[in-house]
Amino acid sequence: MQEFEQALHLSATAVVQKLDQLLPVPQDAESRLHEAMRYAVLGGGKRLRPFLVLNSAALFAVNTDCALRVAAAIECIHCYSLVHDDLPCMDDDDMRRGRPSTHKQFDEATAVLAGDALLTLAFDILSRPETHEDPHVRCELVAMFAEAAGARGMVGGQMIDLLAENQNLPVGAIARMQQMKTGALISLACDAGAALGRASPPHRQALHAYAFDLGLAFQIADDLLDSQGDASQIGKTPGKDQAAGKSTFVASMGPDRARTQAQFLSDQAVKHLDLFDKKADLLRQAASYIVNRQA
Ligand code: GRG
Repeated sequence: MQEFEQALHLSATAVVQKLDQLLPVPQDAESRLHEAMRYAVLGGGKRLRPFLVLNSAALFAVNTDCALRVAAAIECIHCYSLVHDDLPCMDDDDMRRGRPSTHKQFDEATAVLAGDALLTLAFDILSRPETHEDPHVRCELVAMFAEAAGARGMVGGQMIDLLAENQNLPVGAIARMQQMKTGALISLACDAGAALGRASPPHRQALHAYAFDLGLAFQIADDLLDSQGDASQIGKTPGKDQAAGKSTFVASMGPDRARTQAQFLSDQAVKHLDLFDKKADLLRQAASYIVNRQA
């Protein structure tokens, strides 16, 4: 676990450096917007999705700077989703990553705009030749990001989540919602690494299957942290899912079965990596980190 945490820390440092470069603050009338974008992106976070991009891309010997750009793009989308999710019209959370949410630090309108601009910035990054020399690969990345982040992925999942409050969804419907809301970006991270490396179909399928199980395991662990975690460790307000009547894995199956299911999914995720050699060891370790994490 120590090796994994060190690797996660190293990749987080590299991606923060890349995000810092990609988010300058022009001294213009709109500089407040750029400050809010930087605030949303640069303050903390595990940087798990960038880690998955970098380590999936490394399996196919992708140029590190290209992979870092894609890692930064996915983190921009993730951070935009957190900024919008924290707004009063969504989850209404004053704390994120252990400090005031973006709308508390700035104001609601600025937070909406910062989220919008981060989403757009992600596609700007992907479209540039520095991200990949082959325009077909860049187009493939753009299409993958759009599908995962949009109505058939993360935003669609958020819609179901909002509609499902106080509804007691069956576990299959919860799994579909969580797969869209959270799993889509986690799968995207691995799919994007494989696309950057022009991986063969069997390699792509294996990584995709790994990320699918990982995404669900991640969400169950997130539900458990929300129900049992400590605010100072998780950096946000715990107990919000139950208070809002959310349909979660923990609410549906109870904490013990949820924990067992998360471990099962984590083990299954690792099995999908069997066709990769030792180069996939950090991805294997990520599966156990995800279910045992405290934040
Ligand atoms: C509002 C467009 C829009 C989408 C919202 C992803 C999402 C959909 C909302 C985030 C709310 C949330 C807490 C979802 C549960 C899973 C999740 C994404 C947790 C946060 O991800 P971590 O743990 O966060 O990777 P850090 O801070 O480490 O990056």
